[in-house]
Amino acid sequence: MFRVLHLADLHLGHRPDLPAPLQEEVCRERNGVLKAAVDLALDPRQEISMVLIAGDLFDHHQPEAPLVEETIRELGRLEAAGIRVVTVPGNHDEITYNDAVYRREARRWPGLLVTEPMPAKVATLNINGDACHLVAMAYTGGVSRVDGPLKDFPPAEGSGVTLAVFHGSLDWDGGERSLPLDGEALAAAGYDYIALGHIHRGGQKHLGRSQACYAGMVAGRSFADPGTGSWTIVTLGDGPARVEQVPAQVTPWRVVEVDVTAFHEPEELEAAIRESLDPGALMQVRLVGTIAFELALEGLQARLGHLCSYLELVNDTEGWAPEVLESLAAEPTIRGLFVRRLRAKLAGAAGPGEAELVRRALFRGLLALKGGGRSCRL
Ligand SMILES: [Mn+2]
Repeated sequence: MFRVLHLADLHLGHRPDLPAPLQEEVCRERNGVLKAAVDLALDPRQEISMVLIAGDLFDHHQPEAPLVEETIRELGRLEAAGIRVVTVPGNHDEITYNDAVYRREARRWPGLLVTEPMPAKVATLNINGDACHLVAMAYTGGVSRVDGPLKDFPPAEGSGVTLAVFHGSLDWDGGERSLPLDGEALAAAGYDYIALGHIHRGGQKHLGRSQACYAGMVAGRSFADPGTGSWTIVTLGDGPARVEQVPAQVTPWRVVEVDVTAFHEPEELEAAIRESLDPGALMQVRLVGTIAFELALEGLQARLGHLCSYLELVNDTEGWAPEVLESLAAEPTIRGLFVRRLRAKLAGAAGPGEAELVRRALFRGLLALKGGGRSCRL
């Protein structure tokens, strides 16, 4: 029995689309994820014997020199402690280019660096007395022969444990820069565990007697690619592979939606947004629905922005800006007639109380008439 820390898609060196100095801070945290992974693997309680890196360790094939040095130093700590490291290049840190980090640093790369351009048995390692056979490939432009999903995988060995490591998309054609893998062919190969990279949200799938698993990206890159916030540890040996997720200490990227339709006052909306904020997170709050009052995002941002690590307010409401109202009023439709009448009422309102009432009636009425206006010509 032995335990493996399965990493993928760390995207070291990625700069998030955030304002300075937060960008620098989040970038530093992301680059620190490798050190955190190494510390976890070195923790004797975890009993980790091997670290698999299933592609996109770096965000770019030519990362900055200090980051490369730091990475080699960190992976070197694992090898020095007797933990085997296996690195498979991905599509962001593709080995194809002459100046690719994996070509320039191949000689001093700690552990086993996979360079075979097609699925192959790359090594048999002795892990705590067990034979561990490794099948992997490094997609290499112009050399890897990929026309449709890969089907030709070397079969698992009869004795010991066989692990496969691929950076690709299982039964899914992810476009030009993805390596498609045929699930049936992988199942037929009979591996004990298939360590995958490329799908950042992670996930597991049984393929015959094999367990296939995307480790996912631990620390997120953006609100659209928020990361898993967890490590993937696999126990191999007797019986099927057992996959475990262990929480990681990373700043979460969180998206919440606030429906503004039910609110009558700006203060109610502000309280709802306040309620939704997670102090430790990078947050995007998307406002949806129909708004019955003027939305002052700058003020909300100024009053609420300090309540979490970062706040991005996105206005996806279907409100009505003055120029939109102007064009609606010109329509030869019931909706146009409605807008003209309510605007006349608004102009003749006796005091701010009545004006507010008419304005709300205008917005609510427009919501009720939405979509039907243009077909009701008068
Ligand atoms: Mn990736």
